[in-house]
Amino acid sequence: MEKVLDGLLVVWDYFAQNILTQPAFLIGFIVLIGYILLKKPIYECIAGFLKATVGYLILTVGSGGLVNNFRPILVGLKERFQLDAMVTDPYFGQNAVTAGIEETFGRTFSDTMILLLIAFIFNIVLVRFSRYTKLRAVFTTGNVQVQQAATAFWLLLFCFPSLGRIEVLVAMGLILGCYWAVGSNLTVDITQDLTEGAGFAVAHQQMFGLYFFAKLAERFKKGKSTKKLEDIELPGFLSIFNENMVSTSILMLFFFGIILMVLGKDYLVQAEFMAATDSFLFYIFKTSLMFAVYLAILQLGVRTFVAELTESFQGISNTFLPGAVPGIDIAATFGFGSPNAVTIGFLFGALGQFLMILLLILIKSPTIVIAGFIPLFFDNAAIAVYANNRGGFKAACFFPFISGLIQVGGSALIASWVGLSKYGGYLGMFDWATVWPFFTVLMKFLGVAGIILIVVMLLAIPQLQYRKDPEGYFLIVEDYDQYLEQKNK
Ligand code: ASC
Repeated sequence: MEKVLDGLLVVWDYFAQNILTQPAFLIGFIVLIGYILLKKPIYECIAGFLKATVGYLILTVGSGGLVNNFRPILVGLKERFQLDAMVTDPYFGQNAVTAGIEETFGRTFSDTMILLLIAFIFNIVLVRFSRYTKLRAVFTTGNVQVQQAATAFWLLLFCFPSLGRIEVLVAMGLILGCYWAVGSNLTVDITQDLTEGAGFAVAHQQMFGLYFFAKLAERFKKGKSTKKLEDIELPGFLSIFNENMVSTSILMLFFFGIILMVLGKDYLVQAEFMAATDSFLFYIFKTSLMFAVYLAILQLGVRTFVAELTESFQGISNTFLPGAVPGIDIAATFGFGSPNAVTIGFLFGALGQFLMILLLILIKSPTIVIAGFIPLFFDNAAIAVYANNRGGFKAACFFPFISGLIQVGGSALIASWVGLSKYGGYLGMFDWATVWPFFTVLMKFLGVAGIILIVVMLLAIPQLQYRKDPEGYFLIVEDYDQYLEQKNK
């Protein structure tokens, strides 16, 4: 018996390491299974698997390229001015948990893979019974689940320091599992609207934020005259901004140009960003223009895999997950709507974040924040994409700015309170600067009742969504065209 269990664990570990936490392969296999269920010829199934995996890997090259190029520049500010500051970044956040957990709580967390197994199965069960739970999305972005599990573990121990291993797993499985399922489900309708029925939802770290800002953005709508970014035709020399690649390049040249000049050539050489013999001017040019390059790669990746995923997932939703869509990486939304929204969101998010950082310095906050690239870019660019789609370009400028303020303020507060800030990092994404601090307050002051309250509140959200539109709720994923027809009636 024990041998069998050990064997199963080995198989599971292999699956988790290589597929569940590697969304490119997970999405690839979902496409493969979907096509097999649709009874496509085997060569088409294999072709679909390859296209989806390659497409997703291309997306990863784009988003990874952005992160690897631009994160060090922002973090460079910390070194250059020798600031004692915390970086808001999911990887820095994860490292901070690893670095501090032993010293602070006398624990280590090695059960991540088991947690992911529990969560994945729990999520599928919740969606399988969507008739009752009203949950429609399966979270497939395992790489961010790992980061979230680390931070959630810390928050949980902060509230319940003496929790045993099994209890930790149960509590985290429940709360995180519900957060993943409910959060992703919140993005279904707004994403169908944005993508005109591409058949996916978002599974990432700002799902509540997207929903919240998308709904608020609707208040910016003024009848038919709402101008979206893509409707704006700039005249004269400004018309060069109509072309996305050009506008991104110019704006980033300004943005990173200023930061790189603040860092200065001496620092950049010493930190091995550039060689002493390189021209500073052309280094700035090239670095800034790479932003547009990686953005283009990212969008190519999205175009490559989304169509495969949409078609093949029919196989899965027809057979065992009716009315369901896959939840995928936030970057997939950058291939839809106005490409300029991505750039605008990033810049206005940066404005909000920098302003809040300034405020933290002025009020002599014990925790100073360095704006990490991932929350700065991926959250705010996405918020702008959705806000633009629902409320036009003013909403696309305003809400990322507000989000930027909240991301830094919320992260500084929670990380100082729970003691993560002194280990140099916090996850920093929108939901983790808002929703999770709220959960932490509930658990800290209500104890176990807080955990129950969180789960009940989360599970009530899809019920409320369903009540608003019982007829369209599942139709919007099952048959988007028919949904539109019905809505227009
Ligand atoms: C994250 C994270 C990443 C990026 C990526 C965006 O939160 O950890 O690596 O966002 O998922 O495409």
